[in-house]
Amino acid sequence: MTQDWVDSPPRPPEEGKVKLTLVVACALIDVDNRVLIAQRPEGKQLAGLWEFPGGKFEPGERPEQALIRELCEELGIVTQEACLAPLTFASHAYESFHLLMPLYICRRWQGDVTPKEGQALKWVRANKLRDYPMPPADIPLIPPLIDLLM
Ligand code: 9L3
Ligand code: MG
Repeated sequence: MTQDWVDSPPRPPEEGKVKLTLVVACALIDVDNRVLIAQRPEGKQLAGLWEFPGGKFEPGERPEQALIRELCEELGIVTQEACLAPLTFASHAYESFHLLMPLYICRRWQGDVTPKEGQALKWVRANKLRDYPMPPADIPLIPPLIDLLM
């Protein structure tokens, strides 16, 4: 058996250097089965793209805790773990980091959805989500939402 790599065995290109970013996102669903998307504000990474609301985990948080906090900070709503159901998962390699992002669905919350960070918000039918430019990590989340809601 030939082993021409014996002096430099193959290994993943960025071994030990890939930054993993953990983010959690939510498809809020209203009584008409529409989904909420938010436009990332100017000055943020990926500004102008439409996303499922959410954000990064803080140390020690479980996904549901991180999501409840993010929904309160970004949209001024209060929800509970019992109202959050995991739907699917995004995994996307950006240039400088690898994003892992579970997507939850939520149909019940308290308070009015309010753009707390100046972001534009839209309620959209699942089969129209592709009309809005989204971060690459969010695009593969659309088909499971269409399957669920259409
Ligand atoms: N991100 C992508 N899609 C999403 C969310 C909530 C976040 N639906 C990406 C954008 C940023 C990173 O995750 O690169 C962290 O998000 P944030 O903390 O800036 O909202
Ligand atoms: Mg966010």
